[in-house]
Amino acid sequence: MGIVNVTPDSFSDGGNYATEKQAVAHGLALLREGADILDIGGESTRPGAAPVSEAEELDRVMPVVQELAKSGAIISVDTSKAVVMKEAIKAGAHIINDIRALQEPGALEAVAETDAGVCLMHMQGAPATMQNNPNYRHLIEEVEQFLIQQALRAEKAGIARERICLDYGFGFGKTVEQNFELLAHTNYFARLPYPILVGLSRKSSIGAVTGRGVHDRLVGSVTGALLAAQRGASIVRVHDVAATRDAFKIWLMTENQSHKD
Ligand code: 9MG
Repeated sequence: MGIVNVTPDSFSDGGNYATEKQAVAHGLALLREGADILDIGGESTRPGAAPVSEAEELDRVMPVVQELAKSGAIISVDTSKAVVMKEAIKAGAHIINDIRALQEPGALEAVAETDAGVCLMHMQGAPATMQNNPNYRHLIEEVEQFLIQQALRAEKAGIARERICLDYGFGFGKTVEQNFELLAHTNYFARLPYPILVGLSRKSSIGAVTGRGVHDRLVGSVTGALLAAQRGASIVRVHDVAATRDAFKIWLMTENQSHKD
């Protein structure tokens, strides 16, 4: 899953039209690099990021969804707002990626009344404050319980199990150690009857371990994505599609050869 941010700060151009054009071009480039899914988002989910109004999010995201849907790619939209979900699905989005796990007003119903897939993610707190003091008694069990509870809630609302994937939310209300504990336990989550999505690309915990700034986290991010996939993640959400695919090719080639005697 390649990341397409439609946030003016990600492209530093200061205007929606230029941002849109660059986001579409970026999405097409990620498809050429081999992305299977594009995840389009109009609101930054970084710790401390300012919230965006519904109208502004629609303005940012919809033209990009409409344009990239024409490419035939699988389109995911990263949003928690029911109206954005509905409009995006009408415009051709196939998946809603919700860091708030369909808990905002109307979100559950907005997805349930369509055939779209959904990613339900765990987050402790809200983006503005989530890194202040992450606190768990039993991290793995608490995250698992939350994810199962939200998945069952979604199923009860009419979202078939096959439409749901789960994400333990690397970087969302967790310390560096907690993020890596979750990554190490990806196989524990992968035994659940839902595919697992992992997103750790360029995140601050990758920077904390490697000592690298946000633009120098390629090796750390690719290694993390590979570890997640080797532990059973079905989808990895990444900025660097080509490099991640290369790493996966090496892994799969090695796996294939290891079955020979
Ligand atoms: C939108 N977004 C940013 N980070 C993410 C992550 O780790 N997982 C998912 N599902 N979405 C994310």
